[in-house]
Amino acid sequence: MIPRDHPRYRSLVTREHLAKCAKAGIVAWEGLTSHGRGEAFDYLIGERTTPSALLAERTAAAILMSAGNPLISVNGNTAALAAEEISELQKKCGARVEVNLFHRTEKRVKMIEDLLRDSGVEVFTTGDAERLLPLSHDRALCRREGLFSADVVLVPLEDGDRCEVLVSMGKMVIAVDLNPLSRTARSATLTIVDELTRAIPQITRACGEISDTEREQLLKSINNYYLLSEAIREMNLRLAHALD
Ligand code: PTJ
Repeated sequence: MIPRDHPRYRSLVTREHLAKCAKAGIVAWEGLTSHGRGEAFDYLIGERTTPSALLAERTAAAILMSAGNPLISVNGNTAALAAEEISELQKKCGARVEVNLFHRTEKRVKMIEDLLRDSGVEVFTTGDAERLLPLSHDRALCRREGLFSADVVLVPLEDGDRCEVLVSMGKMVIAVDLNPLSRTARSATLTIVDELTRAIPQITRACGEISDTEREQLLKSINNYYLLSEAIREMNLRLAHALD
């Protein structure tokens, strides 16, 4: 039982939830260590949406709203942390949602799809998952009319090489990753250095807010190097004053 007045209440409740989801098989055991790494970087940005993250979130909204065939790729951690937030974003931007797992079993895929549906997500399951991406692990498995043919892909909590492959296939890839140094963060078209449950609602909000003029401006000025440099600068600034 976590006391409500614990100073780290929200963080502890989230950990407890993820541990339950890991026991149930939704989150991979390895996903718990990914979450821990994310938490460490979240400390460095002050557990809040920084100005550069907000700019990235508005740019992500602009990209999604201009896409012909956008898709949100969901893994175990994402489903456990943000199924309802994904549902709200899907309603706003019309993206398909497909489950794509690194630690893939058909049982896990089904459990995650069910969890998403229970949270209001329309899950894309047309056709069989085929080995369509040039990867030697099971993230290669995706649907021809889904991830394979999407022009824009939102990849929360990615694990690296798939991001590079998706970019090399000519897709615009939007990553959500608290670690600005990761391979994913550096190879994506646009990286949002923010915690997933803050990032997704900000993108959804921006989808409903941005005008055509702002959308054009945001699309013209996409600069992942700048966004990552700003995220690192914000972390440095915080570290410099950590004990003040
Ligand atoms: O469900 P599966 O089988 O597809 O497996 C999913 C995991 C997460 C295990 C897999 O994708 C993986 O191993 O990911 P990595 O390589 O650990 O990368 C996850 C990245 O997400 C790390 O750089 C973390 O800093 C970051 N991260 C973790 N939690 C959050 C996060 N970023 C934003 N919000 C979070 N809540």
